[in-house]
Amino acid sequence: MSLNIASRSTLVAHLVITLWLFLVVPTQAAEPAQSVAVSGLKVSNATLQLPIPGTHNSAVYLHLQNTGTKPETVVGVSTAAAAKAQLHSHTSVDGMMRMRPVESLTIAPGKTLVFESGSYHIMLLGVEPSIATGDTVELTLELNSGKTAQIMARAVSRYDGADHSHHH
Ligand SMILES: [Cu+2]
Repeated sequence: MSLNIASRSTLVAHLVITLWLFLVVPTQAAEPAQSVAVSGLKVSNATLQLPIPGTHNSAVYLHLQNTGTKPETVVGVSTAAAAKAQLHSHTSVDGMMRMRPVESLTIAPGKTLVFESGSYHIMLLGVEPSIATGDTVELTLELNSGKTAQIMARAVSRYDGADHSHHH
């Protein structure tokens, strides 16, 4: 897939996400669902946390809502923004939080899965070093149905000084 990293303003990034949602959310039209190669998954609040300076790995957080009538199962993720992308979970092992790859995540109809710090996240290994705060980065979720869902994530940094939240 093509590298799609553009220095857009936050406002434009939100507009792009909004337009995308408008395009893929199923409508009440008579079109059969099979004619659309996208899922009933709605992505919102997608952010790419830039790596800590001097490191190369990071995470993408988002809200993933199943707006369809059937369960949706995510089985993989890909992006040109990093050497490798994986679905990860956080679990407590002997009181220590450890993250580990997960093979699939199923979202029931009407439910929202929150990818956030300390929980599910998209792990990025070897983040493209040219990505900067405010950039929009594209990722693709692969579903077991063969469909895909696009994510447009805004690159943010918790080390810019503006955001002092520290989640664990
Ligand atoms: Cu991870």
